[in-house]
Amino acid sequence: MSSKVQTLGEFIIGNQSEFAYSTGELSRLINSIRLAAKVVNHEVNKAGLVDITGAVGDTNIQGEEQQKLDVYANEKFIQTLTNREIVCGIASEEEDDFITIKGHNKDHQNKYVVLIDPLDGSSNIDVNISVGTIFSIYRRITPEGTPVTLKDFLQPGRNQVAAGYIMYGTSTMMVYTTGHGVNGFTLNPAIGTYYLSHPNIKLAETGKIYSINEGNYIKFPQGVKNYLKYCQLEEEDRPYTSRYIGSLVADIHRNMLKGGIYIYPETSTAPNGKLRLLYECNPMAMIVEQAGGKASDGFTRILDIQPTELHQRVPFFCGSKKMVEKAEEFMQKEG
Ligand code: P6P
Repeated sequence: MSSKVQTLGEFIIGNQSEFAYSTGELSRLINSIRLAAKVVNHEVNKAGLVDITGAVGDTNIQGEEQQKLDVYANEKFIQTLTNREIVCGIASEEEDDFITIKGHNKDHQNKYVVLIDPLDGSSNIDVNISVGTIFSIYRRITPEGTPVTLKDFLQPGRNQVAAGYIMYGTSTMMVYTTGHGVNGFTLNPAIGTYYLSHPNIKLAETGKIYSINEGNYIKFPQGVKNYLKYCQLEEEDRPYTSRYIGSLVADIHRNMLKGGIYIYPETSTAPNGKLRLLYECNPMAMIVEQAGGKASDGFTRILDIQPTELHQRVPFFCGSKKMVEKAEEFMQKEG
């Protein structure tokens, strides 16, 4: 990567207007996530060489078998965010409840809360498929100086001040937004520096890729079945191509760069779908909307959903605006 390309650090300094209302805390928060991601990336990249893959024998609140690397990633992000005196609370996919961070200087003075899926798609680690970290940042709504409460975490996604993901794939990329567009940074592992490789990412208004686990077809609602048949018809710009990696960050990232729609709908056995609203769908929805795309549960904009529980799930339709709107048409026709 030639030196004339901006580094993530230079980008943050050069775009302080994005963080105008913060006293440098938000940019320090983004930097601390960047640092933790480098440490996690180092372990992910050598998974298989050391005894850090495979399951730890525990299960998380989702009842999912915890992989050693996602326990490691969870610990690293929590440790980095805690030590940096920037956040007052953290919620994680790997933690049953939220974590209160008192701070060392003055009690509970920090103004941000972070919600994180430390290693999404971790079941793919052992087969060397891309995995990712997803993060969502809000300003607390309860008074500074008091302990953070569940209310600070159960904010609608439109309140996010920043959201992003790190993809540990053929290269490691950090893609994030602070509400002023979406930028992608690629890590040069040789020197541990992220470079602005994908400035101002725009999601094509339409595309030819649909991404869904068709193994669940029999359980899908009729609206989804009808939309899939629409995608497969030999008409106009169709049939579309089906691509499904089974790792949310990788599937969304591909669509961000190539256009497409990702769907994880409700099913007859999972009436709210599988993906979690607070630390998967909301951050991805902010990123996709900032890039010109759309995200809903088939009926309601994801970012307008009022959360009621930390680990609640929602059906998820996300990607190129016109493709999501067409899928919503089929969903709404079936009611
Ligand atoms: P399924 C990974 O467990 C995850 O949360 C997302 O990363 C991924 O898109 C989805 O679940 C895959 O779920 O049921 O298709 O295996």
